[in-house]
Formats: sequence, C-alpha cells, structure tokens
Amino acid sequence: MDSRRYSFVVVANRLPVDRTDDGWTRSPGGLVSALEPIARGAHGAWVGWIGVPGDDVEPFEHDGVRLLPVQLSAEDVDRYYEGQSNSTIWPLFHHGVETPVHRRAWRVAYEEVNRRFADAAARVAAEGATVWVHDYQLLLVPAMLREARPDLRIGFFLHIPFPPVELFMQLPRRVDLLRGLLGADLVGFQQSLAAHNFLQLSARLLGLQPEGEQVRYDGRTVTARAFPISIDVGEIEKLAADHTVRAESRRLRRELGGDRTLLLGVDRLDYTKGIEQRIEAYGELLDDGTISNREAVLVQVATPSRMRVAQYQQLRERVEREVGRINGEFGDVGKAPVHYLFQSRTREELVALYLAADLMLVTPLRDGMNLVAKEYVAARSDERGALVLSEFTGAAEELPDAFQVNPYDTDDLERGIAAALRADPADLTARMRRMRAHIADHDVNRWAQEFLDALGR
Ligand code: ADQ
Repeated sequence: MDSRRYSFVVVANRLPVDRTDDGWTRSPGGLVSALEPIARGAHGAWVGWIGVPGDDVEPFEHDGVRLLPVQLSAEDVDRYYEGQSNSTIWPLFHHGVETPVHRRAWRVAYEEVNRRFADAAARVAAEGATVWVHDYQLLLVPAMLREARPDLRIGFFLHIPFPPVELFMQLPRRVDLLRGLLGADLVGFQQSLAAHNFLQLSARLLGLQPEGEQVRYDGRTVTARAFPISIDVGEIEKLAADHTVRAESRRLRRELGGDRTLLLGVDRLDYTKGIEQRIEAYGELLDDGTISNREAVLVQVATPSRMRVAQYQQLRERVEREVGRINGEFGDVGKAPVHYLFQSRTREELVALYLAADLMLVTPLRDGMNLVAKEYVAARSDERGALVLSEFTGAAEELPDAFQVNPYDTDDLERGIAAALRADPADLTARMRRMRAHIADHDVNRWAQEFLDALGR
C-alpha cells in the first residue's frame, strides 16, 4: 500500500513502462514522453496496468514518477480489454468500420475494472489534485472519481474519434458512458467534430443545452474542446540526424533497388488503418501500368496488435492473401512489388524507413489523429518526400499540404498516389516545408501544456 498523496495523477490503461530482462524501460511513444516529464516535475503518480495478466506488482518509482499498478486477471483482459474496449467501443467509435460486438459480461467487467482504476486514483490523489484520465478503456472513470472525490480537478482526453449521435445511440447503457465522461471538468478530443458530437449527444440524451463549448451538468460546468495531439518532434529530429540511422536508411534503399521509388506504410495491423485498401490500390496501379515493378516498390510494416481478437486475425489473413496475390502476379525473381513485415520495429528502424521513403501512405478509414503522418514529416529535414493522407484522420485537418484522399474510393486513392508520384520536386519541397513548420510549432509538449492550462482554469 502507498500512503503518499500526489497533486498530479495520470490514469491510463497502461503504465508508461515495459518489462525487460533487466527491469523496466520507458514505453516508446509521444504520450509517454510528453506526460512523464510533467508527472516527474509535479512529483506525480501514474495509475495503470503493467500489461501482463495476473501479475501483482507493488507500487514502484521509475524516473521520478510513482507507478501504481492496477491488477488485471486473464478474465479481465478478455472481457474488459479485448471485449468491451476493443471489440465494442473501438469499432463503434471508429464509425463502425467493423461491426461492434455487444456482450453483457463484457460491460459488467468494464464497469468493475473502471471502478478499480478510479479507486486507485481516489486513494492517492492529494486534496484538490489534478487527475488526467486517458482514453476509451476508461470512459466511466471521471464520474466514479468525481463521486468519491468531489475536490479533484478532473480532465479526460479521448485519443480516438467520438462517433456521431446516431451511432453512439446503438451502445447498450449509453447514458452511463456519457455520464461517465461528464464527471470530468474538461473533456478533450482530437478534433472539433468529436467535441461537437459529444455536446450534441449530451443534448440528445440528457437535454443539456450547450453554450459554446460548455454544458452545465450536476451544478458544474463541463468543457468539451479539441486538443489535437502531436509527437515529440525533438526525438524524431534527433534520430533523423543520427549517423547510424542515416546509414541504415541508405542501406534500405540499396537493398530495395536504389533507383526504385519507395512507397511506405507503417501501422499497427488494425482494420481502421486502411491497409487492405492501400494494398489493393497499389495492385491496381501495377495492373493498369501506372506503376511498374521495376520502378517502384511498396514496403508495408504492420505491427502485430490485439491478435487474440477475431477481427484482427481475419484482417491479417486477408492482407497476407492480397500481398501474396500481388507478389505472385507482378513480381520477378529477386524483385517483389510488396515487402510486407508483420513485425514491430525500433524507433531507429522506423525513422530510417521514413528517411528512405519517397511516398508515405497513411490511408486510414478513420483515425483519431495518426502520429505516423506527423513522424514522417518531422523526419524529413531534407524537405523531400510526399505524404498521401486520408481525409478521415485527425491529422488531415492540420496538414492541407498532404495529398489528401478518400480511402473508401479506390479511384481517388489511386489518383492521390499517382499525383504524388508525378508531382514536381519544387512543389513537393514547398508542401513539405509548410507541413514541417506546422509540426515544429505544434509538438506534444505544447499539446499537454494547453490541455493542462485549460484544465487549471
Ligand atoms: P494508434 O492507433 O496506435 O494510436 P498512431 O497515432 O499511428 O496510431 O500511433 C502509432 C505509434 O506507434 C506511432 O508513434 C508509430 O511510430 C508507432 N508504430 C507504428 N508501427 C510501429 C512499428 N511497426 N514498430 C514500432 N512502432 C510503431 C491512437 C489513435 C491515434 C492517435 C494516437 C495518439 O488511434 O489516432 O494518433 O492514439 O493519440
């Protein structure tokens, strides 16, 4: 048991560390690099799961932040995480690009586990502390925390889209989820459209009349606003300038056939990311002769993700079948049109790929933000390369200089890829320069600071 109290507490599904052979290391990713320094500076605490079912780990200190593990059994992981979070809420919030599954036992587990997170945070938060809750796994936590600790300042940030009212209405126990979020003082979203959907829903389900970006609820004011998340620009720039990374990038280009145009996709293997649509479009471009296997090559890195969920296994099979078909039909000995890597890669390897790629393909059917698009731009200090970007990502709102496409429309996807391939180098440089200026000015530290400033007010 931890008897200390903290004036700043982060609550997220995962703790910001991964277990390795020699202890704990910080998890990769922008969120952790943005929040850890803030938590450290505030002598704060972080409540989350360590990522292994059944493991009972005592609270411990890591890099000046107190980590408070919440324990999940194998059944909790099955029902709360893989079930309600990733088979119900995830697909529904991504505008139903896969059919959400509804199960009573999952909802019960979701509520129980949310209660566990809320209790843990309520126990360690100091009087009047700021608590920042993250993401769709913990939608009920703000209200639970408010009930136990009305003295707290509670912020919530949703990393994924928030669906339109008609879709949200399909959710069993929808009012509870909405009330859960309304427990916060500030609810942050990636895009203004999501904040708008949330306010509309509050009007529809609870008759709350929005005034601008606020509603009155339970005698308090709740603010809903967009805070587009970003990346640790400094980290990516540093990697992109590193000699080993640059040498690796040159090696990759040589291996793939030095003068071939390199197209790149980097995603978790997830049906929201539009990987199938992208590969299909690439196949059609080969088929109609717009692209030839001699002149171009596609590298698709797909990180294994949620592989115990049936929809993800099925996606993997479909993608692998399509890659096999295209390589069989259009390939040559020693020259495959598609290099498909179902693997995780280090940050160094990813940045080497970004530096090597002429075209970055980011084509999700729906994505809260998409950090890969921003990482690619941040890596291109040479001001070369082109970004093909789905309109249905949060990033599209900030990057009008990308070649924007509708991934549901194969013709439009092909048009976007072809336009980027044919573009004048001076035009590409001008676009990249503008995108880089925007990203440099909007990094993840600014995001965190703006959210916390708004919460503090
Ligand atoms: P994700 O859906 O995971 O995040 P994304 O924003 O692209 O999607 O972030 C993925 C991160 O993982 C990137 O930093 C990327 O570099 C890294 N990554 C991807 N493939 C990798 C690989 N093969 N090896 C190593 N690292 C890899 C959710 C939401 C997004 C939102 C983020 C942050 O779905 O919309 O942008 O949270 O809020």
